[in-house]
Amino acid sequence: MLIKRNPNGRDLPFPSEITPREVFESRRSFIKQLALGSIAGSALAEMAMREAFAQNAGAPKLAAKPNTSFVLMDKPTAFKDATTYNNFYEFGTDKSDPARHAGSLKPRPWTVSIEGEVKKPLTLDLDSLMKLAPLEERVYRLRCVEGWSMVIPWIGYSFSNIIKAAEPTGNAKFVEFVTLADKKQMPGVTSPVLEWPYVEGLRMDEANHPLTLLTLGMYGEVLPNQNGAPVRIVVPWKYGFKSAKSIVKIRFVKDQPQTAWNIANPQEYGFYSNVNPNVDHPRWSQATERRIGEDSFFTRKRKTLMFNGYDQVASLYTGMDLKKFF
Ligand SMILES: Nc1nc2c(c(=O)[nH]1)N[C@H]1C(S)=C(S)[C@@H](COP(=O)(O)O)O[C@H]1N2
Ligand SMILES: [Mo]
Repeated sequence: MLIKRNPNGRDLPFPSEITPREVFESRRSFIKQLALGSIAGSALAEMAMREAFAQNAGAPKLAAKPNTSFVLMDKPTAFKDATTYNNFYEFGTDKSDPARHAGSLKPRPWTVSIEGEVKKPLTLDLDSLMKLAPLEERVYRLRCVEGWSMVIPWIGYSFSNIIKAAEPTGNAKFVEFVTLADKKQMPGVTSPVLEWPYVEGLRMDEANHPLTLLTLGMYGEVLPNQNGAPVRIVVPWKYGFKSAKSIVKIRFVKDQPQTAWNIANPQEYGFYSNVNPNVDHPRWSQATERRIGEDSFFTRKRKTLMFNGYDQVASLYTGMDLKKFF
């Protein structure tokens, strides 16, 4: 990936906002209490949630029940940081470009077509997507291949619900995610940094894993444009680039998809791209990471965890050489 450096030599002095963090800290202790059973009743839960989210005014709210099986002990990244430090090359390659330029994306009306090796091809508009399964809030760590990570309260449901609805045939071995590439809405698509549209893919069992999240919102709101509105995928045990934004097509296919980053540089970006501290990127180590919002000059980097800490996916790869299938 293109890593740009500031003239001062560090690739990012990062101002973090205090308020959203305080909000999320109070909310987190609330979730913990909820998990411990010391808060009962969904009306109360609803009220506390509203209170916690009142700070992020602006975008339409999206209600979702926290799924307490997916709560991390890590402090969530400030909303401000998660929405101003982004990779979304359709809007430019600087981290600040998506926040500055994604206003031209029109996330509504939107349809996603589900096609290929399926018994039930579907074209779903946003309302149908929102209603396909109950929305859950899940706090996931997302680690970019560039060596930074964030902790984000996403809203969505397991992608396995889409698989169930589409009824793939026995020929379906992989899922391909095709994202919007519209020059009128996306100024970066005129630049040849990647082949457009941005395509990503998963093996069928990866796509079916409960962790794989069809994502429609974050921080209690619909997805901001720069984070992949109106619908993206989030695959938390893989490097961030597998989590394709602004998806328009989901194809069930026989063969391993040709993905944007793999086409751009197959030596550096493999199809699997599982977070793996033991397999370095050809140009840098993957052993540690910088948590966005923690980067003062004196902050120690964090150790990167195998599968980004999501050990429950390890069984998907038994017998595979993860140095070869990077
Ligand atoms: N369509 C599209 N999806 C994309 C990208 C992109 O450039 N285009 N960048 C990826 C990369 S490299 C990362 S790290 C994540 C960043 O997601 P975030 O900005 O919501 O944190 O989005 C991924 N999804
Ligand atoms: Mo990334």
